[in-house]
Amino acid sequence: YSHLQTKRFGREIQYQNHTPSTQIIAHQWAKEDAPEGAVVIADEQGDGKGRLGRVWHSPPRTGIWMSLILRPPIALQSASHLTILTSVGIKRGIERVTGLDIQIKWPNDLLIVGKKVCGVLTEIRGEQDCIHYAIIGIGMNVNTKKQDFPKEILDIATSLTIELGGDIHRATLIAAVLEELEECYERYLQEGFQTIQQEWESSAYKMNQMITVRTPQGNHTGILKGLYDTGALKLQVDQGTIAIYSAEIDIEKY
Ligand code: BT5
Repeated sequence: YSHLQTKRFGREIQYQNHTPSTQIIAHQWAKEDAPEGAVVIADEQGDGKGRLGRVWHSPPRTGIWMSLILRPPIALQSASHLTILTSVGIKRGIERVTGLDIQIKWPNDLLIVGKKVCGVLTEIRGEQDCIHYAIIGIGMNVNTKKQDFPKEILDIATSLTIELGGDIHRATLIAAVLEELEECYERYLQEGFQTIQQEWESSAYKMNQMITVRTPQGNHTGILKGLYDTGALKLQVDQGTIAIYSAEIDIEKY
């Protein structure tokens, strides 16, 4: 990573050939002395984690399975900003390296023509109103071939190589993503959420279209209008606009 142009992100890297989950390693490291920006990367995960106990399939050496440690000086209730700025940074990194067009699907998916190429898992540890640390898990299908995906996700998943027809140098992509993430993170801390929010909205999947979001409280159907400044999703329904928070969301296709 000698060409990495960051100040802190990825300056310390723990690399694993095989691990159950980079999230677990990152949590341990964050509890010890990991500096902000430290990254855990694995070639293979035996027990990759999605949200709400779901599985993240991580076939060996085909993707970027990494966890970034942050120590953001923000309130706990702003934690969803982290997922949003991460999505924007990843989108920029992928687009810079590949030229592909990426859409962002709330709360944590990056899509290429409607199929998931990357998922983000934000895990926070904090108390009272302050965040001790955040682990940002990033799972990106890079050189994954169709036959590497398990049957049940074939219709919903894609990879950069499937879309481009050629393999991609993963270290180059990791460097680009870390650079863009650092830029988004610093801009957010210095200037607030607004420009991140605008960038997110200009790439949102199904912006200004009718969507259905499933939550444990029931389904909400409405027109996707973007984000509130809390990071909640803004849906236009008959009564006006409503806010939907990712903590209560059980994402399904929309
Ligand atoms: C996510 O969860 O999308 C978060 C994924 C985060 C993975 C990274 S890899 C590095 C770090 N270490 C970990 O252990 N995890 C993080 P969620 O929104 O819950 O989506 C999970 C769903 O996506 C599954 O139920 C499948 O339907 C689908 N899925 C699983 N593996 C996939 C893959 N490789 N590509 C596309 N879709 C997948």
